[in-house]
Amino acid sequence: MDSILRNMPDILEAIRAPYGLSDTATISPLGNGHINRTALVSDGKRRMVAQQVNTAVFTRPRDLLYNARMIEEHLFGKEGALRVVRHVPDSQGRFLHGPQEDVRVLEYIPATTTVEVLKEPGQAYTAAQGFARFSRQLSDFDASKLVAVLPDFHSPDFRWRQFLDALERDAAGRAGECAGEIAFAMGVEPLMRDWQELMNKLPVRVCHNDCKINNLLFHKESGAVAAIIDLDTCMPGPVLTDFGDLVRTCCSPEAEDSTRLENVVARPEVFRALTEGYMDGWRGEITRAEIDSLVQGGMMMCFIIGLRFLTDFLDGDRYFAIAHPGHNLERARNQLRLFDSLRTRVADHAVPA
Ligand code: GN1
Ligand code: MG
Repeated sequence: MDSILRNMPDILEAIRAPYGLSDTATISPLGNGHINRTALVSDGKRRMVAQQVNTAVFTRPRDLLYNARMIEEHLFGKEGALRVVRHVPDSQGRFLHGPQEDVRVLEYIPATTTVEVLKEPGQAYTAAQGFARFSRQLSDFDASKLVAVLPDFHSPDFRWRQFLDALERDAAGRAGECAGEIAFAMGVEPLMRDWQELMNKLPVRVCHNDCKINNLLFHKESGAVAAIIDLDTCMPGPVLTDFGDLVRTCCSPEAEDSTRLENVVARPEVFRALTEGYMDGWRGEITRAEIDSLVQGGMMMCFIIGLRFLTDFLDGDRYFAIAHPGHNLERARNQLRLFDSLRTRVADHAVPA
């Protein structure tokens, strides 16, 4: 995958005239997204976030806008609603720019920061409460109005089929290099079937579908949640996947791509904080069956993302942006390890209602 810096000048050019930016405006990479290219644009005192949508993944950027703007509107002005980072139109009311109409502008919220790796369990509580609050506030939004931009996004059946196809193709000739990980994944197949069955039985709600800790903005001063970012994968689904992504990105003391595997362990105290925060954010508005599914959600999401990284490694790194060769395999090893640790360290934790 090419350098993240490569498209920065194009992104700036795409928005310069529509947003009346001066010749001295600057642009620099922002965040850690694996799919879209995100940048901070500064022009004197003005700041905005610009993003080029990866159209190999999101083939119709218009659909992303449609979904996000419906959610933005639903939440806007709602009593006690959590803020979402909103799209900003140009002076003519247009949201998509550049020759491919794949560049958009989002608001920049000052005095906020993102967290890549949790510093203390309190942040897990805050993050989980924030994402649960977001979903609860969308309980009265008809999930079927959202375009399914990436159908079957967290379906175990779909991800398993993708993995088997990639293994059979072995397009990059790497199957030998990750034989250990492949064998490990094969052993988890029965669980994938159980998870699919579990998902099929749960209520469908509006899910964020990418509840990573770094998809929240925290107030620098107070540490409270300031806003939710990245509404691209908001689609109907069962809540265990959202909780699962929180577990996946909060429970380990290491980043998702850390190669210090000996440190990649699930911290039960963080898991507990997540369940408390999540339950608190929902304020009793989820069902017993959903509560009982949360522990499985953590293990499931960890394994599924590990499997997706492994699949992409087998495919020759065509989906996730990588910073160096072998990056996807490193991510896969990390996430499979975390899954294994969750299985032994938190699988028995019941979540109190
Ligand atoms: C991708 O690009 P980003 O970081 O928002 C991916 C998620 C994965 C995540 C792994 C559309 O999200 O599903 O969990 O990487 N998004 C898409 O960190 O595939
Ligand atoms: Mg995302």
